[in-house]
Amino acid sequence: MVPFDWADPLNLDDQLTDEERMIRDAAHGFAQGVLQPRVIEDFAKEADASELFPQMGEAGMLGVTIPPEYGGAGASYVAYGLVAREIERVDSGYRSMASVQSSLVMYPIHAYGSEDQRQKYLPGLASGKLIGCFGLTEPDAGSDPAGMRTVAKQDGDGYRISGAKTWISNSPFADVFVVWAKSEAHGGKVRGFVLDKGMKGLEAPKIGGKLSLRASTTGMIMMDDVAVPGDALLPGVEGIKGPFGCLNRARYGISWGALGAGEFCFHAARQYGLDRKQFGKPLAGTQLHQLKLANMLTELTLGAQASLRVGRLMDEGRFAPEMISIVKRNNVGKALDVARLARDMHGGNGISEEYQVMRHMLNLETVNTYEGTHDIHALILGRAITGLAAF
Ligand code: TGC
Ligand code: FAD
Repeated sequence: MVPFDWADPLNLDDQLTDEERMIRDAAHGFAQGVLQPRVIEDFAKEADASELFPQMGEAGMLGVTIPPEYGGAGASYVAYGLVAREIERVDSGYRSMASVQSSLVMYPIHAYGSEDQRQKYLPGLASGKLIGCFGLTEPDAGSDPAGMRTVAKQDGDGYRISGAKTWISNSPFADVFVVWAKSEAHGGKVRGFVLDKGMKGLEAPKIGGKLSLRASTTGMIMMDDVAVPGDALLPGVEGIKGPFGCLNRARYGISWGALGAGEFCFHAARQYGLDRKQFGKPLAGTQLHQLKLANMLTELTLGAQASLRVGRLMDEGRFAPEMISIVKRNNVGKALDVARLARDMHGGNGISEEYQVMRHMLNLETVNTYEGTHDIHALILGRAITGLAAF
């Protein structure tokens, strides 16, 4: 028998490689040293935190799975998940900034791009000197991105792209725009294009007034007949499976990230219960408080084991997207439950920015919605279970 460690109940640490532990510890140091001191103000002010990108790049937080010849770390998907968990332990918005850059911009350029496109963009994105965004969602096509209206028309050797994307993380300060459009030249099939900031007809206004994920900047992408050269097309993929391939990576990272936010809330609720006395004893000495802590720990622990398993299968190339739906849906939903409970267990202090649990709770509302809503992942699983699509 070994002593029980409530901070690592099933000895996750033992199941990691030395490299994964090293990357996790570096991410923890960066997140606590650089991100934690500024997060309350960034959230309160709905700040432009774009100067964090070069700092994340220098700390090795961008493109964790991208090969070193393009500036990445060439590490495992498990390592990528551990980085997401450490960043989101501070704030889901900062994790969003990093995971869009890594999974939704660097991944498609690496997986679907030409060698010229890889050389042109990946080193700058890995260092954070370039900032990327991913335009899939449209005002009338959210859960059903195949219903997109953005269109690319052939124009000589190049294309002209028109349409609007909305709810796009990083877009107001992005240099590189990975945009998905129906291409007339390819029989109306969805194709990916890489657009550069400053192209005529390309605008990216900010969406203000968010009550969630306020430390991450979100905007639209407006494209009014934007002329792009032929080599802006991502040559390596055709059809809606292109963007879905990117979402697999981002959703997997989110499954770990949400656990980081949930773990912060669990630790905070535990400590608050030990410190706060009512009725002459610590709250942590009451049965209700302990029941809530036990439920939180159980869900967070099971979620981590599941994400570890999916990460290992991704590293071995033996995963199915439905596995990712299980961990994205479960872990985010459970982390949101944990954050709501932690908010309650802090009493009145729970609504204060100082205690941070309510910020996590608000952020996780977005995380539960983006990258496929909680219910859309249920329907993806329902289709796999029954063979019937119920979308
Ligand atoms: P469906 O008929 O299911 O499939 C069409 C083609 O795509 C392939 N496919 C996949 N390929 C790889 N990975 C996946 N996960 C895939 N899912 C489907 C499929 O095999 C087929 O290929 P082929 O070769 O036969 O053509 O497509 P559908 O249009 O019916 O899809 C339904 C559904 C619900 C699965 C899909 O629409 C969906 O996932 N909706 C949710 C949309 C979503 O998640 N949007 C996210 C936008 S990005 C974002 O939110 C960023 S937030 C910032 C951050 O990450 O931090
Ligand atoms: P809808 O699809 O309109 O869904 C509304 C509700 O209806 C949901 O509860 C949903 O579950 C439910 N619903 C939908 N269809 C069905 C059905 N068939 N059966 C039952 N219920 C259904 N997108 C990007 O492309 N890039 C980004 O970088 C990005 N960043 C984001 C950042 C933030 C802060 C937010 C909030 C969103 C971001 N998104 C991004 C968009 C996000 O992916 C979408 O919001 C999400 O996919 C849901 O789409 P929707 O908002 O249009 O909701």
